[in-house]
Amino acid sequence: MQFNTGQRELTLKIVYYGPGLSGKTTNLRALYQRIQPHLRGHLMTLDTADDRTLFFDTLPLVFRAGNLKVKLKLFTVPGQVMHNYKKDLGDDSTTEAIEKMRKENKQPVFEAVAVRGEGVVETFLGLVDLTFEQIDKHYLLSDKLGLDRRQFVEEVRRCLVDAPPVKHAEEKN
Ligand SMILES: Nc1nc2c(ncn2[C@@H]2O[C@H](COP(=O)(O)OP(=O)(O)OP(=O)(O)O)[C@@H](O)[C@H]2O)c(=O)[nH]1
Ligand SMILES: [Mg+2]
Repeated sequence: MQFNTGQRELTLKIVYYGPGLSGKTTNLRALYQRIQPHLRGHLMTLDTADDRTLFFDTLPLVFRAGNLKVKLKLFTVPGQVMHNYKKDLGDDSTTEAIEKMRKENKQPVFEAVAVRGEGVVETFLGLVDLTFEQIDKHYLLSDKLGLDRRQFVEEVRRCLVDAPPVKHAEEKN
C-alpha cells in the first residue's frame, strides 16, 4: 500500500500467486472483461511462446472512494514449484472435499472457473474486502479518512459490469 496525503491518493497492489498453470493470468484476463472500460488501464501480459508468464502481468483500475483517488494495481507472477503444495484438488475433487477445505482453512475458499469467467469477480471482491480489512487494522483508514470497508468494496463493485452483491468475510459460513 502507498498513501499520498497531499494528493489524497491510495495505491494498493494485489498479487495473484500460486502454482504454474493454475489460472492466474486467466483470472486477470477475465477480470479485465468485467471492469468498466473507462476505469481500467492497459492489461499487460508478458508470456513465453507457450503462454507461461515470463515476469508478471499487470492491470490497473482507478476509481474514487469518498474523497480519495484509489489505484488498484493487480498483478500476477509466474507460478513457482514452491507453491505446488498448495495446489488445486484434482479432477476427482468433490463437493465434500471443498466443504472440508472451507472448514479447515483459515482463509475463505472461492470456487471459480476462470476460463468461463465464473467466480472471478466474487474472488476478486473477496480479496479486496480482506485487503481493506487488513490495511485498516494497521493504518486505521476508517478512523483517519472516514472510509468504511463496506463502502470501499461497494465502490470497487461499482467499477464492474454486472457485479453480484458483495458477501463480506464475517457474513460467510
Ligand atoms: N479447465 C480450466 N482451465 C483453466 C482454468 N483457468 C485457466 N485454465 C487454463 O489453464 C492454462 C493455464 O492458465 P494460465 O492462466 O496461463 O495460468 P497461470 O497461473 O497464469 O500460469 P503461469 O503464468 O505459467 O504461472 C490455460 O490453458 C488456461 O486456459 C479453469 O478455471 N479451468
Ligand atoms: Mg500466468
